[in-house]
Amino acid sequence: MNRKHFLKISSLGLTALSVNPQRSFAAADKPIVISTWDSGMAVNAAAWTILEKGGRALDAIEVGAISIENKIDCCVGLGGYPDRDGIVTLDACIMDEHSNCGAVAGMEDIKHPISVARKVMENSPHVLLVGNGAQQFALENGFSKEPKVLSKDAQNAYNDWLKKNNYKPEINIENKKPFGGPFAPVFFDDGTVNHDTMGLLAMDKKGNMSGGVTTSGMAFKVHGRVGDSPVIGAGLFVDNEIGCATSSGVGEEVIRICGTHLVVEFMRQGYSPENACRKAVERIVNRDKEKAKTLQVGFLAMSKKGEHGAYAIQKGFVYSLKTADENKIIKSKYIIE
Ligand code: SD4
Repeated sequence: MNRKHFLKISSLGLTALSVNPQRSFAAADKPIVISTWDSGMAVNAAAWTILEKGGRALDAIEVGAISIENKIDCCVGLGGYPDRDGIVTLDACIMDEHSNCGAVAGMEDIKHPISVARKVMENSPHVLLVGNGAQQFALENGFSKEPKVLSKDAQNAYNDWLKKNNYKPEINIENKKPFGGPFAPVFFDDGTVNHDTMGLLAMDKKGNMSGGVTTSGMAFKVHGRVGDSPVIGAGLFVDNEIGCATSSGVGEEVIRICGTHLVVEFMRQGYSPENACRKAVERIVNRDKEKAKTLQVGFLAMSKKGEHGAYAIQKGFVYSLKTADENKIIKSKYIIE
């Protein structure tokens, strides 16, 4: 455990938040798209091609997510890291301005889970399809099966993981991270952080919001494990009257608190997106402060006014912003210093 990093939850800070929940940020001009991590810059650029023409936020979300699922050497999609059996299983969800939503989980060999999630939303009476059933639905809806091949990066990482972990049943238990815990962020030499999830939130020119998440899930997870990403209210929530939120990090912790639904409910109470994210992060940290030192969760949110903000348990979470005037990466604040 790096001694520099300790829990610093200021009761003063909490008081200040609770007496001033409505602290507001300058609203961004519409349209606007924000997405998790620095790789969100390219995703935002793809989404922007729809938004700038006056297109629907939902279409921008799908186009943005497809752009990163297309990358064979990236963190999400079929190029992502496999589970502990060496199989890539994909999770995705999408939600629109009418609270319509669709999701797939644990789906194999289909390149664009975000589009399958949209088909579940639009072409079925259901919200979430899993595993073989999700794949079968995809094939019935015109998607094709891709060969089961790991990307070079994923194969190397999996080989390393196998050497160190010897297929132990505990998830990632030997994957010691800088904070001493199994799920804390890994910092690369250039200061970026490992991740395997892309969450996007967009508001179109009409002021309608949509969101989407696409991921290969936690690397080297137990086969069959599903995280927060495809779970509506955990990895993504959109309420077109209030705002929307997405998450990244240890999905189990996000599911336990219905994380993104909670963030949106805090915005409904008048909290700014950043403070709403902070309060959700605090909910996780306050449940178990020692455990929180070992893991990372970050929330990202946008209000109906186009305000945006994020908060994480630990250092390293960033998000990407694109409006007509701005195109940048913003560092999230965090609780554990
Ligand atoms: C999961 N929340 O599967 C995802 C992982 C993630 O950056 O966000 N990684 O639990």
